[in-house]
Amino acid sequence: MAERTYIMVKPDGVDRGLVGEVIKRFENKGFQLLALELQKPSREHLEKHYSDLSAKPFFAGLINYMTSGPVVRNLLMITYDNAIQLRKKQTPLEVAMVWQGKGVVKAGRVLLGETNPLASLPGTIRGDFAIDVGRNICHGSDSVESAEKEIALWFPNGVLSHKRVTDSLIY
Ligand code: RTP
Repeated sequence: MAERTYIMVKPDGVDRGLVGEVIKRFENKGFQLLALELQKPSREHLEKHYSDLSAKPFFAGLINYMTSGPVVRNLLMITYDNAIQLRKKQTPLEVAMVWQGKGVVKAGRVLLGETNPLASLPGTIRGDFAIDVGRNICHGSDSVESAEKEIALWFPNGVLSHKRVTDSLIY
């Protein structure tokens, strides 16, 4: 099977309208999009996704980031009956994607940049659009093995595989 990776736009990236930017960079490179879904994962789901990091001191903050989104949390609303309410506005949305292509796992991480955006070169997604390690826009699998595990977790019903006409222009 051709190499696949799991790429995710995190809630800050979704909220900032950077989904198209991430897609554009993978498409420009020549990788093939196999699956894409806007998801609202549970806390448990994210704890499973990041289970390797459960002992890290930043784990709780990471799960909070991924489940609540860095948006204005308290929104003062005047409802139709003029009652004033304080509501929590949360946008815990991730865009889950599967990309395919030669060397896509490693090359995908190069396109994303370093975990810490300040250490990421301009030209990478994090280098161009982020500052803080706790708001670094996107995720990419770190090995072929973890990619397949993550694809199974986020797309339990499987992913279509299809042949592209343009493959012969890229390979
Ligand atoms: P990701 O899994 O999200 O693609 O990130 P990564 O492989 O580049 O980095 P990893 O070590 O797996 O960390 C996962 C995410 O945790 C947050 N993080 N915060 N020191 C910190 O506060 C810290 N270190 C990591 C980041 O959001 C990182 O992407």
